[in-house]
Amino acid sequence: MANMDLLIDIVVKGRIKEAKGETQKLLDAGVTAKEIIFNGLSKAMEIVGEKYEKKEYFLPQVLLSAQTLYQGLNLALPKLDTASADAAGRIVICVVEGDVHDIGKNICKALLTGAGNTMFDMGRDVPLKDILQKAKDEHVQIIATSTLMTPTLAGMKEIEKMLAEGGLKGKIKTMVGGGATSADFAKSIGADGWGYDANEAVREAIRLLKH
Ligand code: B12
Repeated sequence: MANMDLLIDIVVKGRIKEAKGETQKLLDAGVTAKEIIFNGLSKAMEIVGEKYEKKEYFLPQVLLSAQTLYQGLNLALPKLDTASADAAGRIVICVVEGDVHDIGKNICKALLTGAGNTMFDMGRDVPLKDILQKAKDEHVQIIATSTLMTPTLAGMKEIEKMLAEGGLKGKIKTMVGGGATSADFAKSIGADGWGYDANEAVREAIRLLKH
């Protein structure tokens, strides 16, 4: 029997060898990739985050859980329903310089791809000037950046400044997201969009591409 709670438990406990098999069982049982990603894998990471905050878990356990999550995520991401093609933008996406947390960025990328966008994924810990260069080279409409850490929020502000200095503000739109960000923060730095989760990333991309 396929069981979402079991998958959550596997990720939380870092039982890495079991993650692929249980994800496959869920997919075989007809559970959608989206449900697995949002109700299973992401939920497990929330629990891991809580345990880390309570000092029940330390970095090695968090890392093991993240690696376990990726076993399932890599199986589920290609199976996301890509039927809808509401947007047809060109988007650079990455995690800003100084931050290596890339799980959320990868989920956003998959959903944005599914929505019909051409994505240029620069990975994590990406130097800010490289982000701008790529955006120019690929003639993108949107730069989407992610960060989960407070110190690296400054990089997002810097990107807005660099765009303004290059006369590109408003021409290339920006959207920001990740645990350290908020709608207020996005507004305060002059970003064009913000999203709480990957579904909202798609909503924001569609909105920004219309304007
Ligand atoms: C997993 C994890 C790790 C893993 C990361 C593995 C990986 N490949 O990503 C490892 C073990 C490597 C790690 C390392 C560290 N971590 Co850590 N980590 C976490 C943890 C537990 C979960 C993060 C996660 O993956 N969540 C699940 C995903 C699905 O959620 P998400 O990323 O938020 O993404 C969703 C949304 O935010 C949104 N979204 C994301 N990006 C974008 C972009 C756009 C444009 C939009 C619209 C939306 C959007 O959509 C996503 C999907 O719906 C968090 C705890 C937490 N509460 O977040 C700490 C946490 C982020 N880590 C933290 C810290 C401090 C660190 C370290 C500095 C620890 C250390 N002392 O070394 C290092 C970082 C080193 C570095 N320079 O980056 C802190 C950050 C605190 C802060 N505010 O600055 C947190 C909050 C833990 C804590 N409570 O202290 N970590």
